[in-house]
Amino acid sequence: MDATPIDAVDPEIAALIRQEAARQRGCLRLIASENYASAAVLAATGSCLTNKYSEGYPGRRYYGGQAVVDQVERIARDRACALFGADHANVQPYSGSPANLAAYLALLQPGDLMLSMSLPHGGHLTHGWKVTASGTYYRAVQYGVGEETGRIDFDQVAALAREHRPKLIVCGASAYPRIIDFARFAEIAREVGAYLLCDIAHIAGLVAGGVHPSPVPVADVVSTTTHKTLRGPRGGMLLCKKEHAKAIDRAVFPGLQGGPHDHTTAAIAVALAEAATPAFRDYARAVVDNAQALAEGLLGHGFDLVSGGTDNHLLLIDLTNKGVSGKQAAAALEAAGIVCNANSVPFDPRKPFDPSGVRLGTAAVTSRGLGTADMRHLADWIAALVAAPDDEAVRDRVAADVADLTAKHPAPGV
Ligand code: DSN
Repeated sequence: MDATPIDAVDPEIAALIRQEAARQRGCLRLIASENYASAAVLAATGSCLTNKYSEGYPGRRYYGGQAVVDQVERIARDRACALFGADHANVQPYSGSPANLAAYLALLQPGDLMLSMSLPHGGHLTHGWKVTASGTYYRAVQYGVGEETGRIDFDQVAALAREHRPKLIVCGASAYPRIIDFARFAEIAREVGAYLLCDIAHIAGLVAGGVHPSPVPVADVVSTTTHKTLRGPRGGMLLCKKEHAKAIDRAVFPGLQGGPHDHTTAAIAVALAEAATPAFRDYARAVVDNAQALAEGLLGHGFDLVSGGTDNHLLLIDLTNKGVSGKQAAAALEAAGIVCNANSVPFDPRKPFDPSGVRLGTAAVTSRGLGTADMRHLADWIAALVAAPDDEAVRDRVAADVADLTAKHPAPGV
């Protein structure tokens, strides 16, 4: 990376940013929630819009000087509605966690009950887990996956819904490798008179690209981040039915947040323009093809995949049969330039800080142009590293292969 204005002011941070860019170029990033935002998205994020304050919404702001920002936010909202077929979009949530909290603020009263997926089964902290605001101000009953199938147990969801009559059903996950049947969730929600919130943070790009069913037609509210498979800036969005538009907008501002991050709004608009192109549909297809090729390769090496494979961008390996922990495996992979995260698997007997699994995602490596043949090599390398996590010769051989592959496929934006 060439010298930037940061070098003159703060060489220490400039050097660290350069170091991180080199890391992102030089390794295979398999953290399922990460991606490479385009140079255009990064430029919008780093634009002068960061200097503006705009509490309120287009046409209804508390400060002056909004002529440009109003247009930016209207464009972002319109693009979100068009891409996802939503009645209404709010593009101000700072990220996924505040987006979810705003949805609760709009739909629930403190103490109300939600039915959501449990964190150890693939759900998210902000879906009512005790240590978060969502579990402090609201009550949660949680469903999970079947022990044999690794898939959401809809009999359990329906039974819990009938028994507890929640005000809200939450679906969506951060470590679930299968298609989520939003229509089935909507049916259960309708039966018990609950609202339905679908959190598509992980799969928004797959939904936009047409390779995962959309929850928008059946959900009251859809929440998402904008930086995972959607490949935008760090941010969040809420999409909702017309009847919830006012409550959602009021919940985001003034309910939960202050001024929107206008530079992020601009970058979300850019990312949404990118996501509406045929090239992005091809990308979304390739993300899933790559995840499935990686799954096949790993199954061929005797790995135990939760649910037996994947329909989306991620896979969850249960390493119990390999005799290594998730942390040990993740460390061995990282030492060779393959970066992922240790992750609990459903019914995990180990503690969350050193769980039995690792989670792998293909969104970022697909953005740099890797294909299914590369995924087969990747599966071989992962197998070699997990079989001999402390073997320096194996580590060095895989690291050299990773360096060759990353050199052939430049990382976008960095
Ligand atoms: N941290 C994100 C993930 O990795 O899935 C979710 O918040």
